[in-house]
Amino acid sequence: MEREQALAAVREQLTDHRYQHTLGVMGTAIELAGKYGADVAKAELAAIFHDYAKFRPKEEMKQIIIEQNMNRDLLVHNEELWHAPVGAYLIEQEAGIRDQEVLDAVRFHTSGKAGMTLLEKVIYVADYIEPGRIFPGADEARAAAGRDLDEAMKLALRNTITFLLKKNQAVYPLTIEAYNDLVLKNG
Ligand code: DGI
Ligand code: FE
Ligand code: FE
Ligand code: FE
Repeated sequence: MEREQALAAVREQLTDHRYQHTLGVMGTAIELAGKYGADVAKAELAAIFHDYAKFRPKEEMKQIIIEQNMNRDLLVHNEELWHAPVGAYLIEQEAGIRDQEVLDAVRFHTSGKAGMTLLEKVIYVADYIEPGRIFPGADEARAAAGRDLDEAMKLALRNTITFLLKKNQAVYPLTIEAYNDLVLKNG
C-alpha cells in the first residue's frame, strides 16, 4: 500500500493529536529501520497503522478479543493494551494488510514480548521516542536509540513498568517477559 493511501485510511480512525503522533512514529521508525537494517517499507507501514484501533469502543475490542481467541488475560488487564492485538486484527480485515511481520509489529507495539524481531523493536522504540513524546525518560531513550536499539528498548520497558508500579497497576506478563529477556541477554 502506498504511504498516502495508508495515511488516509488511518487518519479517519484517529484524532488529530493521535494522527500527529502517528506521523512522528512513521518518521522515527523509518530512521531507526535505516540505521539498524530493518525493512524500511515494512517499518513505515507498521508505524502508520500501529494505533489504528486506539479509538475503537471498548465493547467492540472486547468482543474481538473473545471471538478471535486472543489471550483472555488481556481482559483482566488495562484496556490500554487492547488496541495493539485488536489493531493487528482490524488492519488485516479492513485495510487488507497481510504481511505477518507488519501485523506482529502492530500486535506487540504496546506490551512488547520476549524475543522481539528487529522490526518489532523498531516500532516499539519509535512509538516511545517520536518527537511528540515529552514524558520523563523520553530523552534518555532517544539518546540510547542513537547507540543501541536494545538499550533503548530496555529503558522504555523499564520506564513503562516503573510507571505502572507507581500507579499501583498490574504489569502484563508479556511486558515483564520482554524486559527480562533483554536484561538476561544483554545485562
Ligand atoms: O498507544 P500509545 O499511547 O501511542 O502507546 P502504547 O501503545 O505504547 O500504549 C501505552 C499505554 O499502555 C500506557 O498508558 C501504558 C500502557 N501499558 C503499556 N504496557 C502495559 C500497559 N498497561 C498495563 N496495564 N500493563 C502493561 O504491561
Ligand atoms: Fe499504541
Ligand atoms: Fe509503546
Ligand atoms: Fe502509538
